[in-house]
Amino acid sequence: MVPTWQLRAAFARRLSDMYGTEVPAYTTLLEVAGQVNDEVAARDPDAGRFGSIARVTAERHGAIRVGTPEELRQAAQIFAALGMHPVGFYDLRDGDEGAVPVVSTAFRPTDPDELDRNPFRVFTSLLTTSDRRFFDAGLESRLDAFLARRQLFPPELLALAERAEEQAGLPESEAERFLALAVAAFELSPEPVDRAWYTELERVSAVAADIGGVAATHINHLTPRVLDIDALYRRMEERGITMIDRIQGPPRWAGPDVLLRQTSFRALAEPRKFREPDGSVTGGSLRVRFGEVEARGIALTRAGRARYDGLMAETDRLTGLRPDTDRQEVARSLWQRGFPGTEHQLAVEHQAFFTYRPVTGRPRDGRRPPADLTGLLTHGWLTAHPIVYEDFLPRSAAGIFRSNLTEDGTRDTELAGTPFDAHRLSEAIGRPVLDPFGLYAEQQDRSLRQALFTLGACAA
Ligand code: OOG
Ligand code: NI
Repeated sequence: MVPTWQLRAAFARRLSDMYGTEVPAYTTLLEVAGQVNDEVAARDPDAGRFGSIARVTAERHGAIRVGTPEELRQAAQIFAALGMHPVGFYDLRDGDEGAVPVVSTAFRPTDPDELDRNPFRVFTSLLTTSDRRFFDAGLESRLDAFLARRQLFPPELLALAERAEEQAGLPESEAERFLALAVAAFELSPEPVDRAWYTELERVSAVAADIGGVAATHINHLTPRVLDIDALYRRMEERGITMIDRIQGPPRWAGPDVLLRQTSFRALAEPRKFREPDGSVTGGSLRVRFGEVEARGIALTRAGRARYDGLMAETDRLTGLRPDTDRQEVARSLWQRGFPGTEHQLAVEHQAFFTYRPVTGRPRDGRRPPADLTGLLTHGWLTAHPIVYEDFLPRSAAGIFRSNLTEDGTRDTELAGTPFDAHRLSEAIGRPVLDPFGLYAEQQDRSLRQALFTLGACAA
């Protein structure tokens, strides 16, 4: 029997191999990311603080885009077979950094041990065809009809996925078949693209065309994790690969790494066949996929996240007032003044999530542990270990989508959008969309309860 986590690890590996053959710049990216990680591991004794080097080196996130709730349910079934569950709700339809007609979630393992075994995650977006700001009623119904005719995932794949979920794994030969079908479902299809239909959708949004203009889905990007994203950025530019103009997320600064920093580059145009209005098939190219890389830090609590969002807004405001200033510099100085500068501070101010462990082998001086977290940490009763942020940032995600678009598309901002929230997305998927803050808090609280119990028992 091949257990769930091995299916997940094997799927991530095979998808990565497949994507490397489709997008050669991805292989360059992996090479540079690997070098940077080795260098950081060699120079920094703390390099494993946010996950073992083995985990980080194997770590990837993918992005896919689907057109209908049914396709989303089927994708969810495949991910469930891999031990990946929907976490977080992202609405990218009205970001200031450019709007895209999708709502999204991320499928990922939720159990800390499962994350350690293999943290593969897939950012998954659903086209919102009923959103009138993007699609009028006529286009909506033609789009829905087109999507209803296609089948992204073969029934055999879905049946195997169901079995894998039920049995928490698959026998060897079925596992092999499942993995082969699953990887194939995300390959770029050689089928000709209907030129007129694709172009019509592209006028609304390049993302709509990428999702609803073709008969199959494909992996949009696959993102490795790197321990020093600034070093990686420089090195990719030295290799002649033009990166987007900045690293998204928090600035590089003297304090702890928090949340997520990401950057990307546009991949080359890929050859695709087109069916022309007269029925002939011609050669052409599309430029819809790209490379992305990320660095991960500590998960923030709701309070920490609010502070983060406030600092980002303030950075925008100040750079808006003085466009000639360096955004990184502005952000850095705001952070220096406005954000806790140490992990200890983040912990005692409840701004970030940690797992707590009791310090064993303290001198037995008869003292009882203090009742508050600050006391427990400052007097050496507990140690705090950061919990890594396993999710995404809506603003960076919008930026990633946008960096990929040749044109902004058209959106009628006078009209109201279709209301959408985590609850409605849960109904569309047929599985609960979990709250990331809840997952981190649960992990933290469990460790704290256990640590306090051990300390109490020792002191008694
Ligand atoms: C997904 C964009 C979001 C990220 O890393 O924030 C994303 C997409 O382009 O389909 O992958
Ligand atoms: Ni991404």
